Parts: sequence; structure tokens; C-alpha cells
Amino acid sequence: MALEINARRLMSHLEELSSFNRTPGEGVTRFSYSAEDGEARKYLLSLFNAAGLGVSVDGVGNIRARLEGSRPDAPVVLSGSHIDTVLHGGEYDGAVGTLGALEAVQTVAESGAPHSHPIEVIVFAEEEGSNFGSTLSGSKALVGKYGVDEMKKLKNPEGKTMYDMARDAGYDPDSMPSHLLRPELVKAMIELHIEQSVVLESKGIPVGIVQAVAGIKALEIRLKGVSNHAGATPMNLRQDPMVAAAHLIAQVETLAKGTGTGSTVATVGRIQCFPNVSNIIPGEVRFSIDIRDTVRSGIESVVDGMAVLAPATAVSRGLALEIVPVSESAPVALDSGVLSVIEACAKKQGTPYHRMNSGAVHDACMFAPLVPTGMIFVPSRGGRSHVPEEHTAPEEIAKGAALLAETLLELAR
Ligand code: HGY
Ligand code: MN
Ligand code: MN
Repeated sequence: MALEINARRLMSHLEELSSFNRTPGEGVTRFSYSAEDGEARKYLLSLFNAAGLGVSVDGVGNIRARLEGSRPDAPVVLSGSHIDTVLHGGEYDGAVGTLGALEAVQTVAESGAPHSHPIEVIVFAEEEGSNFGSTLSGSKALVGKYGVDEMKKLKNPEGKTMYDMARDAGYDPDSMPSHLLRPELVKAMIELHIEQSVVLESKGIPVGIVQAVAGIKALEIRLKGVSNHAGATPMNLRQDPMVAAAHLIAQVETLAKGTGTGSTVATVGRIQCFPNVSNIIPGEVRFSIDIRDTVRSGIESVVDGMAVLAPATAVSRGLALEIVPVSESAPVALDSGVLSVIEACAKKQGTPYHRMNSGAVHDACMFAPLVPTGMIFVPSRGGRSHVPEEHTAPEEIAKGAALLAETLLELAR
């Protein structure tokens, strides 16, 4: 008998979560360690307590909410996602996997179906990188990739560190060593997430079973020249970092298209100009480069290309150059055993599925090298995400949560 989730309950939770928002009417903005994030977490904790789950919160704000099995010492089956968003983001990125996991665990508990392994909902902090430019920082802290030293180096535009912001939000980042994930105590990790692209919608298939997740390398290019009068400075006497940046930004697209893997993407999403005044030749220009591929060589090809082009452009224009690494995570293949369980559950439920890759990175990437990890996708309308228009239909979210519930129970039996 297939598990029946309570779709109405799930959708009302999602709606309530989206109300914790700094930019109502202009998408959802909920950065980790913000006031709205604190309110959202209080709301989630109330849901976890009402569901009778045992709750723990670690030193950077990751939450774990546990449903015991008949063998409390059996390795745990984990499922969850993040609740922080990008600036003016959507209601579904991260939220669907977080509240979908709660709905799946509640459905398993209410079904009375026996399971020996405990099942935990996990809620990650600082996945988007909205504060510090580094994605997956909460899960990186949980798996020990980021210690206190790294958290003291990660700074937001106002210069506040992840370490200080976690402390100001009431957490204790120095205690992370006692919260680190112990892979030997984890049976599997599954993340439900919106696809954030067009594949499922274009195929008319309700769920995706993710086989591989792209790796990412985030850089910041800093070009320093000579600021001067925009009118009085002849063109041949300029050391203008903005023109150099323009050349290099155009090259990012060329490099990404030329790697040969066919799956490389590269984006310049942020540019800063100092002093950023129309009648002053800029003194310094900084821009981000976000490079991704499911094949490592694609990422390296763009990084290596930029490592040649940027210095050549800087020298030819009398500019100082800095290429600053911001964050990275390797491409990961997800666990074939877990994928087979998801596939078997989809067949049991009669839910059509499509095996596919993910161009977006996810907290599941931090688990894949350590424990058997899988992901389930639900469609994104028009393939849009990280925008207020982000949307997934309630019946599609329900299908993903139902498949997650079935999968968690199967893994926890
Ligand atoms: O950027 C990403 O792929 C994720 O949404 N943080
Ligand atoms: Mn996400
Ligand atoms: Mn995202």
C-alpha cells in the first residue's frame, strides 16, 4: 500500500514559511542569520515539536529533527534541504525539500508502518551563499570542510564574518566539532528539490531522479587601475579597469562554450565599480565568475583559460590583478543503490520519472562523498528559479513528497 501524504498540510507549511520574508511582493529574501531567518526557524521548530520529533541545533544553525525507529542505534536515514534564499528569490528553492522531508516523516509516522532505522529531517543554514558568496557553507561546516578558521574568513559585504553572524544569531560555532556528521551513523541522505531548469517540464514528467550534481568554482576578479577625470584624461593615457573587465567578461562566455564537455556553464552575476561615479574613470573593478560542470575538466578549462587571459589583459593595460578563489565543490555522482530504491518506489507508486543531472549545487553534494546519497527533483515552471517567478504546482510538489516518503520508509525498514 503506497503512503498518502497530506498535501494540504504541506502546502500550508510552505505558504507560512514564505511569509518570513524581507521583500514581500518582490520575491522571497531570507538570508541565514537574519531576523526573518530566525522567525522561520522558530516556526520550523514548532512544527518539529508538534510532530513529536527529537530536535537538535548545531553551532551554525543546521537543525536535525529525529523520528526514532525500532532500533534507535541503527544508522539514520537523513532528508532535508535549506531555508535560506537568494535576494528576491522564489518560494520553493530549498523550502520544498525541507518541508517535503517533514511531510514525508510525518506521513511515515502516522502510517504506523514499522521501520528499524531512525529518520531525520535536516535543515541547512547558509546554502545559497547569499551572505558570504560561498555556497553550501552550513553543510560544509557540518561535514567538517569549514572549521572556525574558514568561518572567520567568510565575510559579507559589510565585513561581518560567518563566525560572528552565527554567534550574533545565538549559535555557538566553536561547538561545531561536537556536532560533526559521523558518516558511520548515517545509512543514506535524500534531498528533494525543485529542478530549477526546463527538463522535466519540457518532457511532461513529474519527477526527476538525479544521477550527478555539477561541481562549482566561484572566483572574484579584481582589477586596479588609475582613477581619473572622465573628460580631461585622453584615451591613450588611461589605465581603466572597467574596459579590461568588459573584455574578460565577454571571454567568460567564450571559454565556457569552448570546453568541449557541452555541460559547462559560467556566469558573471555581480560587478562592483569603485568609486562608481559616471564622470570618474574607475579606480577598481571587481566581478564574480561562477563556473559549473558535472565534468571536472569543464570547470578547469574555464579556470585555466582565465588564468592566462586575465594577467595578459591586466599587463597590457597597466592594471594590477587579483584572482581570488571564493568557494568550490567537486562534481558528484549520486549513489546508484539509493537511486534504484527511488526508482523502485516511483514504479510502485506509478509515478513516471526521468534520470537526470543537476546544474545547480545542493547540500546533498557534501554528503555524496561520505554516505549513500540521492536526490529527487520536481519541475520548475518555465525552468525559472532564483527569481520571484519561481513556481512548482502543488500537485507536483505533492508527487515529489509522496515519492520521498515512500523512499525514506523503504530505506528505513
Ligand atoms: O547556486 C546554486 O546552485 C544553489 O542554488 N545555491
Ligand atoms: Mn537550493
Ligand atoms: Mn538556490
